Amino acid sequence: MKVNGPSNPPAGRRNVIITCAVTGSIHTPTMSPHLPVTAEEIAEASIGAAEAGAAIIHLHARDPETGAPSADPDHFRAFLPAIAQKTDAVVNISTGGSSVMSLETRLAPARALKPEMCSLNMGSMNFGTFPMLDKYASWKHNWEPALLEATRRTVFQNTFEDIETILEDVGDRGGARFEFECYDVGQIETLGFYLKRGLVKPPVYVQFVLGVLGGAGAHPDTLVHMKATADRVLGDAYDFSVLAAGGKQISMATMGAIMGGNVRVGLEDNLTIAPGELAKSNAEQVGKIRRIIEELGLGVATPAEARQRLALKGAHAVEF
Ligand code: KMH
Ligand code: ZN
Repeated sequence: MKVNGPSNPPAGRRNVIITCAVTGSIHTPTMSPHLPVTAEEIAEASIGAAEAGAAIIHLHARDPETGAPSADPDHFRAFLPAIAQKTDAVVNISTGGSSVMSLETRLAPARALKPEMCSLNMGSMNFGTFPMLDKYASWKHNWEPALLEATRRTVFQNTFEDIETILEDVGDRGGARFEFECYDVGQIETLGFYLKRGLVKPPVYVQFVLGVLGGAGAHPDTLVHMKATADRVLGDAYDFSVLAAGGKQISMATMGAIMGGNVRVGLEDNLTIAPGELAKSNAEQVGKIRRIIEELGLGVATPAEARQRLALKGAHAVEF
């Protein structure tokens, strides 16, 4: 299936990088039968998302038996080779894991597998998914309500020391470049601090994360403010993407594309394709945002273009 549009794009057309986060650690199996859990399901979802136009696949892992979030490198090894064989998409491994995991646990897959890209969360924060408890009367697994309830009392820890550890260990030594997750303007200031100190190196890829309970809300004025902050703090050293959790995912991503940015979709952050309608696949969300991007007269970036723009080390340099 042709992924990247016409072979002779109009001169000067900007291409948008689409990232797809296929499973994450926020949603649980009870919430959607389409949430990838097993290695086969995660691989299939990733390949489908790449075929639909995603240049970057953001990956968490799950225990294949229970669907519980896992940062066990072997759970990643169970699906990464199939993704690498079937697509040239950039693999972006989470260092956030689940907000209730220790940093050491969270960093294990990135340290073992040395991907081209990793997420890096730019500050400690509350990361509340407990409100979803009210939406389900029963659960497939006992761990599901327990995990959601745990977010009421757990700080998602990303201290300055944690951030420096990830920059030096996963970045400088492991060769990964980062999707810097900024959930509010203060975290953009932190990013600017490390850019000035030389620990963060351009091109800086900033993910404006909206709609997480504990972070900035998914509102146009908030996005405009975050962009203005990034312009002031990061100057021309950055490119940005927009990720809105929940039902505003597509509309805020669309605004991000209009503002000159890139987009992130995926069942990690939103289970629906329209209000009240579960997405049947990650590819369905990628297809929707891609159609919007193309209707706007924009193009869709290939993995090769993403690698060039983000100065990535290449798929040959990973350890999976
Ligand atoms: N789920 C997103 C809001 C990470 O994995 O390190 C943020 C995220 C963080 O994807
Ligand atoms: Zn993630």
